[in-house]
Amino acid sequence: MNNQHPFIPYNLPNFSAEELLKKSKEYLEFFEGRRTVREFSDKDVPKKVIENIIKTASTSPSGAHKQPWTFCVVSSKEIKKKIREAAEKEEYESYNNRMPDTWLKDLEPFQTDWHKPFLETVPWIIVVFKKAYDITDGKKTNNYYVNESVGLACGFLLNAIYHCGLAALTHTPSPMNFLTKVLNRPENERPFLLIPVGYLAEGAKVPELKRKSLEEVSVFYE
Ligand code: IYR
Repeated sequence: MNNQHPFIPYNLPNFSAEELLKKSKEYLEFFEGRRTVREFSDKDVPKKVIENIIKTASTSPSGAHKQPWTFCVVSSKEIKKKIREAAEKEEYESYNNRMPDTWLKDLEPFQTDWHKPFLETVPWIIVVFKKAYDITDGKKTNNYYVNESVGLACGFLLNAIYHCGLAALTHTPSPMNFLTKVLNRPENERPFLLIPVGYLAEGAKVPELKRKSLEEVSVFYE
């Protein structure tokens, strides 16, 4: 028994096969309705809600439980404007000079372009930073599987947002290093994903798309 690192009892519900089927189906049906959106309302979302969403994301598994993430949460109009201006500058370059034709063609169904007005419309922008390493008592300490860990936390974050009936976009203005500057982040943090969060705009539309079938996304070895 290692007293410095104690284990505590843990339980899961032990549902019957029928209950499992019901629960898994309900969850699937719920998530089939999740969509990425780009049209947001400016209606306020309480700060406490965003705090709970971030606490949920932070329950995600991570390499050696290092939780190598920082969620920067922006509601300041001034900072949102700065983010929009810098993102649009990069996106203008990307759409006009950096993205190859094949990429632009793949994006046609989404009707995206360099304009990002939602960055000022939304009540909240969550900018997720990954921590390449940590500084503990002034010393560099390692983090592990940082991309996997932060990617998982972002998945948890998106699910928590959707669970509240709120809208979100996984936005990756590229390159993203302007966010380090605008948000004044330390050297060990790198921008990972920018997620505007808010109510859906009235009359919002999303592109019609089909998801891959189970057969297309899985292989069972029985
Ligand atoms: N970052 C750009 C381009 C873009 C890229 C992918 I991959 C998308 O799925 C959507 C957009 C933009 O946000 O417009």
